Amino acid sequence: TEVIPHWLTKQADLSPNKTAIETSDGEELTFQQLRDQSRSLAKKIAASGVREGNHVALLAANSSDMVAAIHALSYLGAVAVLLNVRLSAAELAYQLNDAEVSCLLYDEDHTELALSAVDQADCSKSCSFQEIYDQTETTVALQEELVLDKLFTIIYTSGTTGFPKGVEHTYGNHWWSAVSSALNLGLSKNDKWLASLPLFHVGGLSLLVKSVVYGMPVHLMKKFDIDLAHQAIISGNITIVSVVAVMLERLIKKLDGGRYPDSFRCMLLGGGPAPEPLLEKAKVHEIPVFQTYGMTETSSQIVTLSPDYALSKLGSAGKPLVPAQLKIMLDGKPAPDGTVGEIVVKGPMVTKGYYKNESANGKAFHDGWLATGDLGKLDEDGFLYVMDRRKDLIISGGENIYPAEIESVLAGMDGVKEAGVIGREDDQWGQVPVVFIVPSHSDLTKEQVFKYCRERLAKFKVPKQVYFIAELPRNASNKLVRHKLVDLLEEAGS
Ligand code: S0N
Ligand code: AMP
Ligand code: MG
Ligand code: MG
Ligand code: MG
Repeated sequence: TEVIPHWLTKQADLSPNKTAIETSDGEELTFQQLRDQSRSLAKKIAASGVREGNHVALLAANSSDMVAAIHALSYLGAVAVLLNVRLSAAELAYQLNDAEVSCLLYDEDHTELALSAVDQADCSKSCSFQEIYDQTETTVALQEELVLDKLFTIIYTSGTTGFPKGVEHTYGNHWWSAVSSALNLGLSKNDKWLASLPLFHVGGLSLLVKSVVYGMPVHLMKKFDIDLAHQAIISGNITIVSVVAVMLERLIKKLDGGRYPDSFRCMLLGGGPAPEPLLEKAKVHEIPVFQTYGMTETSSQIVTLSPDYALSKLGSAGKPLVPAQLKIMLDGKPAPDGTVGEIVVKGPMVTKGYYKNESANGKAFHDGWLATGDLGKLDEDGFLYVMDRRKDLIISGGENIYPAEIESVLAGMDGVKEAGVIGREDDQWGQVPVVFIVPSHSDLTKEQVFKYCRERLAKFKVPKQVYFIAELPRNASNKLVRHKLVDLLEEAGS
């Protein structure tokens, strides 16, 4: 099995005084400083009992401490389970249990959520970043090398069944992702990537790996702030930004007819559909948008439209990256060009599987190919057009929601006989969930439904509208027919 020197140790040796991380609060760390802080933190985390192979969850907003914690876990050979701070305590507890997490590390802003999640989970140990920094370094052997087929991170992704699945990423998956991206976008000595995506999703996390593999500074934002992001692109020597559609929408509004500096070379747009009107607006503002297709399972980009084709193939997600392959499958056979089928991918950045989930793995993987569930077609030149997302998946502002997650929660509510959820187009978020409910008694109010959901689900999953209905549309085999709910929604004149 292949082995490389630890990527941060290596970069600290190659470019010790180069900036690794700068934050929007004006903090700055060189590669040498980041290495030292991460190694010190590793020895302090070890003082809390964490050892090689342990699964350690992180619940934190973007910060240099979060970056150091992620690298620290790699120095310990521990697995980082990255948790979405927008989830409810119950949703987090599920992930803590499923990933067999032995210790949860959290930043001060998420203390209450972290303690509540651990309280509901089997995991009994949790430490705030401050508690870790207050520890005394313990003597422990740190990893000098990274074994490419060893597990580094687990990130959960929503599943059709309502239960999220833990996507495993090895060091090799992350390494090949970073290398493939550079082969596609190119690498320039003065590159600086703006990281305003959260680090707990793979699009954000991938920037930390790129930083240490390329020797490239990352400008890290605590969260996406439109004024700070705009300012950073206008005058912060930023050359590349990763965004989801809602972020680009806000940036263009802020740009207001203006132009970004010539040195700004790439607006990497992913995480969901890229609406044509948005791409047209970006074109008018001469923003170099690179549409990309990827997912948690592919460790970020796997198909990207190169700038040479940005205009002639507007709307396409491009071609698979150098080490990646793609086919469109229909009825078990490759579909002819122009025909819509399932997007199936293969490459060294693709996950080896979902953590301890044989049934999901059996469905998704065939002969080393990953069936994405997304629908797409190839044009005669081999460019991918993503036509529709995975079955029933709702993407709101880059966050994924499956109807079953909401339906199963509501099934437990007194007064709800059954519930059916669909996505509704939304100007701000792209899509938002709405719910049709068959009440079991006439006293049930919409406000009670909203409240019940708010207490149990991430806010972005709380349905934006509740419709009471006499019965849900079902087919002969008693399965919910979601597209009939879509028709009902149109009739309701939403
Ligand atoms: C879009 C974001 C920034 C919006 O959050 P914002 O404005 O900071 O909201 P808050 O101030 O926190 O809250 C205000 C109210 O808005 C609600 N809210 C927040 N987010 C959402 C949402 N997504 N949908 C619906 N509502 C939302 C809050 O609840 C709050 O409500 P009230 O007022 O009622 O309290 C934020 O959502 C965000 O960061 N989104 C992006 C998440 C992300 O990273 N998605 C990508 C995940 N996928 C991947 O990582 C794989 C693809 C990939 O790798 C990639 C992706 C993009 C670009 C490149 C790549 C690549 O391949 O490299
Ligand atoms: P996640 O794992 O949360 O990043 O979700 C990835 C999903 O977002 C994919 O499976 C697609 O359904 C959708 N997606 C990603 N990129 C694109 C794109 N360029 N166009 C349309 N949908 C996309
Ligand atoms: Mg517990
Ligand atoms: Mg997801
Ligand atoms: Mg998404």
